[in-house]
Parts: sequence; structure tokens; C-alpha cells
Amino acid sequence: MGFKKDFLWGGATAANQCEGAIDVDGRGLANVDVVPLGKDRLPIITGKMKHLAFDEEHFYPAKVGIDFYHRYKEDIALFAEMGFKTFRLSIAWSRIFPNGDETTPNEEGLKFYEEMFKECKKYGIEPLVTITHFDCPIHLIKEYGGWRNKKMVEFYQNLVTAIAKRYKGLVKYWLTFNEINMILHAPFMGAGIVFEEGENEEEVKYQAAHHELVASAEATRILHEVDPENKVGCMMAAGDYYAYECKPEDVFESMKENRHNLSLIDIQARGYYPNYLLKEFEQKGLNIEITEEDKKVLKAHTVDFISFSYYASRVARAEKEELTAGNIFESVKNPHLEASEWGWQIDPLGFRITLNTLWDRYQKPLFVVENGLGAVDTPDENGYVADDYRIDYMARHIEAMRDAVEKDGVELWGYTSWGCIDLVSAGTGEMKKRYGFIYVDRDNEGNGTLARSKKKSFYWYKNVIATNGEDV
Ligand code: P53
Repeated sequence: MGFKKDFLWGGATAANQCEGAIDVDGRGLANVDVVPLGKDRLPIITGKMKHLAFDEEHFYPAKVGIDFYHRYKEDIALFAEMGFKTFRLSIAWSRIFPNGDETTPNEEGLKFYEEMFKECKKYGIEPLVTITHFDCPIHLIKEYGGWRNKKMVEFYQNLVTAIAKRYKGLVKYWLTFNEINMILHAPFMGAGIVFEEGENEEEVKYQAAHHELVASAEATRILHEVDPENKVGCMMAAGDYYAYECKPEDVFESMKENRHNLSLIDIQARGYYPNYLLKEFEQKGLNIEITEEDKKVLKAHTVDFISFSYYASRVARAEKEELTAGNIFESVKNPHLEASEWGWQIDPLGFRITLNTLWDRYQKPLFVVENGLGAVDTPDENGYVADDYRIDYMARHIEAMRDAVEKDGVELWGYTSWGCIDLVSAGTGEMKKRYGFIYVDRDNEGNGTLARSKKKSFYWYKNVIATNGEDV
């Protein structure tokens, strides 16, 4: 027996990477709107370069995205044709609270997602909702400094209360923060953080992370209170670190890297700070404010399930050299693996290993909410994309996932592949780094008709779902 009968197959997106329509129906400006394509993107998303408004010299892919805001009905119909059981999307905070600190939500924003959820339900598709996927209203960054400020917890609770009440009965599966550990790598994207000259960046990041952790626990409380049927998950960018060699120094390094990556999930899953992290704060002299009340909240409202993205495994080595290129997550190159065109190391067995690590560590149900291959697609003269490379990547990963379930006994609720329809890359802002089963006619510079067409993988994934992952 492989996947359970009601396994949730589907695909995943995020508001800022597909919706566009950033200034309609009362939506406020968000951090993710003003991150441009090009060489300034990395310093901006990592909080090193302050950039909180549009200018003439950059191109801003989020302005239009793939125009999902206006085309979601057509797109959801295509997802339904593939047989999706679930669709992961995120709510743009600034559609609901344009500035973030209002007390009354924007009705047009609430209405938009309500319609979208109803559209999903029409086809029997269960929405899987990320409350925050790298977005933060710009006003909250300018006025409060983003998640470095504890007031954010309150604003986030207002958001959660509004959507929990409004979408009761329409949405059952919720994720609090997308890739919460991304805050340690790309803090502007993860937490609206822009560093000030000379400040202790690690302290700022962990303080912001602490606020998100408390907010996540409060969200779990609210969602459970509003509807005991709600299932609330955390979400991390996963991928185990291997030791480069079997020498103890490399093994120790890999243990440290894995802990670094898992630390915030340890807290969301278990309800308390792990000793190794508290010791690290102490040794580095990081002064993180954690109140007794915070500790109670964290303890009382742990998550129901663990969700994660998996694209690649990583390697740790005591002597650091030969880092892979173009990644937010730095890793030593693994000589045994091939990499994608963007340098992400392809490792299906690593997926099985990571699934086992998370299951063994937390003993909570898992949900794979991102996986896939970012690649350049070249349509033929008829506009058709024969993406065998993507099919190959996904087939091998789905097989590895099946082994984790069937042979290792991992409890897994579902699988949503990343960017089921082509969308803007979070890391690079490119359109040409595509993940979809559905091709979108748009290029890096914004040329194209935005028309949708089915790739070869569309038909392949349809069959995967129809056979419940048996025939890949
Ligand atoms: P892109 C880096 C490493 C792992 C996951 O990424 C990451 C990133 C950010 O680049 O993000 C997740 O688009 C994220 C999605 C993102 C996806 O991975 O850079 O949750 O928003 O699009 C793929 O190829």
C-alpha cells in the first residue's frame, strides 16, 4: 500500500509571485512588490539595502505577476482538470489590511479570497492557505520596523482573526508563515527587516523570529478557537545537510547546520526553545527578549502538522570551500549529485532522508507543500513544451516520497508541487525559472500575452494523481 486513499495531491503558489494587480480593490503596498529583478534583488531581500518604493531604473515582476488576480478561474479549472485535491495559495496581507495596522479589514480583499475558495470548492479542491508568504505591508516596515517590533504580533492576530472567521467552513488547512527559517537568510522577505548601520544582525533576526513564533502560536490558538476542525501547520525550507566526509569534524558541522535549520520548527512543534539555541544566544551574547507570557503561549499552541519545501539536500564541511552558486542557502558542492540550471543539487533520496528526519524528530504528520524543478522551458513552433526533464525530476521525487511512506512508515498528508503554473521566482525575480505544468507566455522583461498552455508534464501529473502516485 502506497499513499492513503485521501492523499492530498495538488500544487502550490504564493500571492506575490502570481497575483499581480497590486494596486486594485484597495490593496496596500507590500515589501514583495518593491523587490526588483536583477542584481539589487539579493541585497534587498537580505535586508542589506534599503529599498521601500518603486523607481524608474528597476523592473518589478510582482506588479503583474502572471495576472492570477484576474485569471484565477481559468487557472483553477486547469488544476481541476489535472485532478487536484488541494491547491496551496497565500493571502496577500495588504489586500485584507492595506496598511497592516487598521482594525477593520478591507471588504474587497476578503471577498476576493472568498470567491477563490468557492471556486476551488466547486471542483472539490481543498484550499491550503499560507497566511504569510514572504509578504508584509510596507507601512508596517516604515512605521514599526517590520517583525523586529513586537506590535507585529497584534497586527498579525487581527489578520488571522479576520480570515479565520470569514473563511470558516471554506478553509481547513492553514500554514502560519512560509519557510519561517528563511528569516535567517532573507530577512527582508521573511520579516520586513532592513538592517541599520552597525546593529547586531543576528540579534535582530532572532528577535524578529521570536515575534513570528509567538504570532504563529497565537494564530494556532485563534484558528482552533474559531473552528476546532482547523488544522494548522508550520512551514520550513527543508533539505538535510550531509557531512562532506565521515570525519567527526564534518559530522559535527552537519549536525550544527541541521539544528540551525530546524531550530524554529523545534519551537513550533514542541513548544519551547531547544537548549542548543539558548546556549548559542548566550555564547554569542545575543540578547533576545522572551517573556514568561510568550513561553506560555508557545507551549500551549503547538502546530498540528509539519509542512516543508524540499528542492535539494545540502552539504556541510568543517573547512568551507566551493560553495554552490546562486543560492540563498549556501551549501558545499556535493560531488555525487547533479544540479539544476540554477545550481540546486538534485537528490531524490535526500527527499526520503529529509522526510524521515522530520517524522522521527517531531512525530507529527507531514505535508510536502513545495517541490519541483526550476528550469528553462522552450516551447516548440506550436507553443508546446515537452518538459521531460521536469517529469524525470518529479517522478524520482515522488517515488522517493512513496518509499518514505510505504517502506519507512512516515505519516504524510499530501504533496503540492511548487509553481504548478509558471510564476515569478522568489529568489531571482525571473519568469524564465519555471516550475509549472502550465506554461505562461511571459518573459523576464514582461513581454508576452500571459496566455496559458499545457505542458507535457500536465498530462503526466494528471495520471500520477489518477493512479494515486502508483504510476509515475
Ligand atoms: P525560487 C530559496 C531556497 C529554498 C526555498 O524558489 C526558497 C528559496 C527562495 O528562493 O523559496 C521557496 O522561486 C519559496 C517559494 C519559491 C520557491 O522556494 O527562487 O517558498 O516562494 O518560489 C522556489 O526558484
